[in-house]
Amino acid sequence: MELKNKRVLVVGLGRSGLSSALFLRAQGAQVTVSDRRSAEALAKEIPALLDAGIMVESGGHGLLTFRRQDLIVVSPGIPMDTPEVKQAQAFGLTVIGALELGCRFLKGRVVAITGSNGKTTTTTLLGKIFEEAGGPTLVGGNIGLPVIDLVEKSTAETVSVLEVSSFQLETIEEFHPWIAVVLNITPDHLDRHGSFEAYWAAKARITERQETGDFLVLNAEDKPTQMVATKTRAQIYWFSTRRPVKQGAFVHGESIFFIAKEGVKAEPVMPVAEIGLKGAHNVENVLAAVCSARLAGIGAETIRASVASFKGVEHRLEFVRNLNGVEFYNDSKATNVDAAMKAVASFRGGVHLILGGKDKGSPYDVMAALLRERVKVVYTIGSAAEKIERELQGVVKIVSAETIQAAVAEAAKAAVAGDVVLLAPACSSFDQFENYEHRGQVFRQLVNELS
Ligand code: UMA
Repeated sequence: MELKNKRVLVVGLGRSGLSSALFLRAQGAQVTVSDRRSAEALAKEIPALLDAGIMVESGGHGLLTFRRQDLIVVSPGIPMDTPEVKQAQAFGLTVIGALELGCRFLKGRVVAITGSNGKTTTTTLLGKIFEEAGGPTLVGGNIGLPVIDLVEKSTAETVSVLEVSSFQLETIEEFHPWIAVVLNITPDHLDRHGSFEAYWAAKARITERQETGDFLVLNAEDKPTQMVATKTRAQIYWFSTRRPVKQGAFVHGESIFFIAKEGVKAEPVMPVAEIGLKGAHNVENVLAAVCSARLAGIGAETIRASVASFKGVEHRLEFVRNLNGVEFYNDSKATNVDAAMKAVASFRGGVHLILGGKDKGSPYDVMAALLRERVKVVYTIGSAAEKIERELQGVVKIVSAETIQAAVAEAAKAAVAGDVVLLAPACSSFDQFENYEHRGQVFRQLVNELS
């Protein structure tokens, strides 16, 4: 991709936009960035950009700025129906996402992981397995490190383990993973994609460019994920916690097995009991990682040791503290209903659940049966509170806490020894926090300050 003297517009000046703009400039492009935030809000970023010779449009997107370009690179958080983006496409301008840009320059092979939940855990675990197997490994993507930031360190031998989101997959063209993994597809981001079908279609694009020599790893127990098999040319491998699969990874009895090819004998990989992570859903994440690592030729012993010593990722069912017999868990990363349900299901009962934030258009009443069984009190926060309270009325006791500060204080007061206080909000964080990491940090700090 020739960028020298090309006019390129980068839309959005978050982590992806900043990295993309600096990379494009270093390649000799004439770069402009456009962000809806004000110049004051971007005061930290603007000087470095201007110093690098990058033009900045702040406080909104200008139609003219979008027209005078050879290429437009959109950040994942920019909806594709943004009027200026749509108009640029109507004029025949090429619009790609930050993932596509990064992958055009990334050397080596890509293992890409998507799904509504478990992406970060599986990506981190698989990255660890590849690292411990000894080959050059990079980890990035939706996990927080834009792919463009990996480019410089990549070589022909590198395996890049990438977490990819539906937002990023919406704007790919040539993105071509060697191994693609779909963990699960449950309603999420309906506010952005408009419908479950559109969200599913974006996720399924992960396999669009795969060929017969590539691998597609799918969850055999999730219907929407199974359907991705209809969209591929790659060799399909399955994982299942419930039954043996034709080829792939599965749980049988107390152990995890892998079948390299249909008809071949299953090889034992490790006992399920050795998995160092809480929650049944994490067995699925481990199976996906086991299957991908075996397909990449990594031995069962290395995989077993890596999985056994893996203790999970920050903000994902992260144990914070035990105070007078009450355990506090931070699952700020549970930004959708399905993830919150998985978090609740990881505990036998006595849960004080903090729910709420920015609503993403999915219903909360699907949680009713589980909440009745395991949750003592729900504490609502953020702009979704009213909807949650309406849909869960009569299911469990609800305390309208409004803020995370009040929720932690109320929950700590009400909980007794043996109970669990769990932040698993089922919503995104952007109404009250910078992002889910910020929300998790605030929760941790509040919990650590309790006496
Ligand atoms: N902006 C505009 N116009 C708009 C919308 C946003 O200018 O219409 C601007 C904002 O003012 C802001 C910038 O765009 O300055 C933010 O861009 P962004 O939302 O794409 O955020 P980044 O910081 O670039 O982070 C993105 C991913 N964010 C999203 O997908 C929303 C990060 O995933 C990812 O880690 C990062 O790139 C590096 O790859 C976060 C996420 O929430 C974790 N992902 C969603 C999820 O996991 O559910 C998909």
